Amino acid sequence: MHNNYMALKSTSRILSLLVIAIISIAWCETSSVSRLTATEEVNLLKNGGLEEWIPLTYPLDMPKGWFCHNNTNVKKDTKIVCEGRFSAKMQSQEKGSTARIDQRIAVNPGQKIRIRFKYYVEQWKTKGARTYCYFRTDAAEKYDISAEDLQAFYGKEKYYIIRGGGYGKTYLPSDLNVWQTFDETVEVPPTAHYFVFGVNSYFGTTIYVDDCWVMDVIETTVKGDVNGDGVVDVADIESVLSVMFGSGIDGETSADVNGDGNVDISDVVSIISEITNL
Ligand SMILES: [Ca+2]
Ligand SMILES: [Ca+2]
Ligand SMILES: [Ca+2]
Repeated sequence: MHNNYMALKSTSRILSLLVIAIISIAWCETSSVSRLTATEEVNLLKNGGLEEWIPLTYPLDMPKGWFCHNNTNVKKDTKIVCEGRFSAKMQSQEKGSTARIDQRIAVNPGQKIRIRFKYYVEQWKTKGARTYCYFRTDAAEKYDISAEDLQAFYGKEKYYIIRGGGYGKTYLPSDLNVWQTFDETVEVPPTAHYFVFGVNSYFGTTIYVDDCWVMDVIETTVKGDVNGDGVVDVADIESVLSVMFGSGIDGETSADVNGDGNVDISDVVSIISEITNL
C-alpha cells in the first residue's frame, strides 16, 4: 500500500512537471532573448579614423597618436576617404623606404583582440602592402616577441593576421580602387603586454587606410543559455528537461541556471523569467 502510494506520488509529480514544462514551452515558443555575446565596440586605438592630423610643413602632416616610419610617404587625404573627412594615403617610393603607420596599445596575455580597418589599393607594385604588427613583452622596441615565436603560437595561417593580409594571406588582396575590410581576431600571446598595430606599403604601392579599430573582444555567457547558442529561448527549456529526465546534454552544469546545485523545474522557471523579463 505504502509502495503504491509512493509510486503514485512520484508519477503525479512527474506528470505535473510535464504539464508545467508543456505550458512553459507553449508560452515561450515565440519568444527569445537576443544574442548577448558581443564584441564590445570600444576602440583601443587613438584617432583610429585618422581624422586628427598635426600640421607640420606641408605636405608633412602627421596623424595624431600614430607613428609614421617616414612621414613624406604618409599624407592626409581628403578625396579617397571611407569614414569621416580624412584617410591616410600611404605611398611608398619604388626605390625608397616603406610607407608605414603604427600605434602601440597596452594588452594582456590571453586577451582576444579584434583588428579591423579599411584599405583601398590605388597602385600595386611587387610586394604590395600588408599588416605588420608586433607584440612586445615590454614597451621598449628591443623586447619584440620574435616572428618565430609568433608563428609557433599562432600557426602559419593565423600568423598572417599579424604580418600579412589576414588569415592565410601573406599580403593584402591587390584588388584596385575599392574599399576593403580587414577584420580578424587573435589572442594576445603569453608574455605580451603591448601590441603595435601597423600597416606597411612597399616599393611603389599606394594604399589608403581609414577607420582603424583594435577592440577588446568580450565573450559573455548568457544566463539561461543552456545549449550555448547565444540565444535564450524554448530550446534551452528543452535542454533543461533533457537533463531532468535523464537523456542529458553536453555540459550539464549549465543546466543549473539558478545555480542552486540542482537541475530541476526551478531552472525552467529561471529561463522563463529571462525570456519574459519577469
Ligand atoms: Ca577617416
Ligand atoms: Ca540557447
Ligand atoms: Ca538549479
